[in-house]
Amino acid sequence: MITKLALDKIMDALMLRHWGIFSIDRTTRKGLKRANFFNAFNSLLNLAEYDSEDSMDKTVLAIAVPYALEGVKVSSHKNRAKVEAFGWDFDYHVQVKILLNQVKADLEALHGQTLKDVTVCVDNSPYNDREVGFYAGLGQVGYNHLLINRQLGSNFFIGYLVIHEKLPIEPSALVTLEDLPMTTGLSYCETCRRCEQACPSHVCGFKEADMSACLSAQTQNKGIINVEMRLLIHNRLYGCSICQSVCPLNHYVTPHPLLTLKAENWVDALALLEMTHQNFMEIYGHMGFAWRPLWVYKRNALIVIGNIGDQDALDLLSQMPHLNEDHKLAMYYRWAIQRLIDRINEQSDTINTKID
Ligand code: B12
Ligand code: SF4
Ligand code: SF4
Repeated sequence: MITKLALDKIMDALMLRHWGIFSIDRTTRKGLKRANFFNAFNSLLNLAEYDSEDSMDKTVLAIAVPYALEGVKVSSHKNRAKVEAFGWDFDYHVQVKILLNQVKADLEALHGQTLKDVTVCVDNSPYNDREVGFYAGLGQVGYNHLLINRQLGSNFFIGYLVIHEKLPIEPSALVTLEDLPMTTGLSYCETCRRCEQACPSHVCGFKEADMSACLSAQTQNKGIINVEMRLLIHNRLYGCSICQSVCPLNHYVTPHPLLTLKAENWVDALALLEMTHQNFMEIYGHMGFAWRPLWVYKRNALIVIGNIGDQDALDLLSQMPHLNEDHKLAMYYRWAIQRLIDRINEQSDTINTKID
């Protein structure tokens, strides 16, 4: 029998303070289904494998790994394009998987045998991570669409092991249906609504939302970014955390040591436009944000320069006509130049009015 005390020891050694373990068998599955908490296409309970009644039993151990919402310090630079702290310096998929693989090894030592069929999940998993986190007792979903934990707030990643067998776990260690809140949504949000007011894309709230309008999605997508969105993106090269920054439940907890930022999380947007794939990978390849093709970041850099650049940026951009020959970037290049001209004219009009 794997005891709660032994599990606590494993987690403490890895500095994982927030975790939960639950098992799924025919009874718990039926109970969770009946409770109808999540209706997600990638639900842990909906996968075809459950069609085979024999393969239904599972043990799931989930961890909440806190990260920094903001970088350490911000220096002044004219064309600074922001990469959200979660995507800087490290790739959280790699780091959280290191932790999960260590948990797996420690569990095997406790169990006295190798766990043959285990799925290690972080983000790009076949399941819905917030749903799994909820079943593990790690929190409820907030207006900002994220799982919110009482002690951590929302700035934590969710990682978990899906062990495709029922392990002999001491019952008091297991999170059961009775331990879970009655609803997935966090009722406090109804009285707070700060993220709903602050979200530039108006996707926060308990209503159905088109998350492709979320600025985080816009900066990652390969699709066309419309003019309205370009303005909202402002200085973002990758990601958005406004709905988390305004949340009173975020406590700015110490990030896990494996997720600690070492440098300022911004990129010189003009310098980025001159980079080759090789330069980019040498400097940023190990960072979580760098998973998209370089042209996506060049597109975003053009948007940022249009939104925040000055006369110097306009002069430098004018010396990069090759961007107008690039079929993926030309539209944004021309837009950035026109927006810079408009902004510079507006500023000089304001100055002239003040002088008059
Ligand atoms: C696709 C995706 C995105 C998309 C879409 C996000 C979304 N909300 O669906 C984009 C690119 C926008 C995105 C952005 C971000 N993401 Co993301 N993303 C995912 C991913 C890969 C899949 C999510 C998914 O299945 N969406 C599809 C549909 C079904 O989701 P949905 O429409 O919201 O449906 C859910 C709600 O209905 C919810 N639900 C149920 N009951 C209730 C009740 C209420 C009241 C509400 C509001 C919702 C709700 O349950 C459904 C299933 O979760 C997950 C990892 C994973 N495999 O789960 C990470 C994940 C959700 N992302 C994460 C993070 C950190 C982010 C960002 C903060 C990154 C950033 N700073 O830019 C932002 C936050 C944006 C936001 N406010 O949601 C974390 C969240 C951790 C946490 N504490 O919850 C996850 C879990 C990754 C991880 N393993 O840590 N993400
Ligand atoms: S990440 Fe930004 S755009 Fe997306 S929901 Fe939060 S505040 Fe809105
Ligand atoms: S800002 Fe307020 S409404 Fe939004 S998630 Fe946080 S507590 Fe909920």
